[in-house]
Amino acid sequence: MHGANTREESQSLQTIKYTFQPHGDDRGQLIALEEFRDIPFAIKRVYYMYDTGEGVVRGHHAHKSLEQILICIHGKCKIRLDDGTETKVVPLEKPYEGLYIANNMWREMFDFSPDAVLMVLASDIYKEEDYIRNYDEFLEFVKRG
Ligand code: T46
Repeated sequence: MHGANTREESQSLQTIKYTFQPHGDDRGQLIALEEFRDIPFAIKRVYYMYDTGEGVVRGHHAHKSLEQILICIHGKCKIRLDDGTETKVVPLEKPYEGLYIANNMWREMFDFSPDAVLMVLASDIYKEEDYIRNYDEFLEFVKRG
């Protein structure tokens, strides 16, 4: 069933957390995600990370134009978002929750549980030139609009 997903928006940092509607029955749960219906962009790439060591912080970058949805499909982790003015930590703890991350947003992923699998749906293929890996450059990029 489509159309039953919910979306919570935080105005201050413009974060959007999706709660996807599972197709549950007596066999268990299934979540289906379709581009432009459940996901607000064409999905050009899927990647996921697992076996993340204790205390590891990943990310430390922003993207000039990439849009993504992060789903912790197993275990737990936290995402720190920073728009250059404010920061916010969003826990991802359920396989039916998705965090939308727009471009121009510094992100760090941390506090991974040993069993965490963080899956990412991305609006484009991997392009190193889309990354901003220096925080001061990120602040400049955001200031320029
Ligand atoms: C992001 C956060 C949430 C590839 O070859 N192709 C890919 O599509 C990706 C994502 C990575 N790689 C290579 C590049 C590096 O040698 O895999 C290695 C690890 O990538 P990275 O250090 O960028 O991983 P994270 O976890 O710091 O960041 C990733 C994404 O790169 C990034 O776009 O927003 O997850």
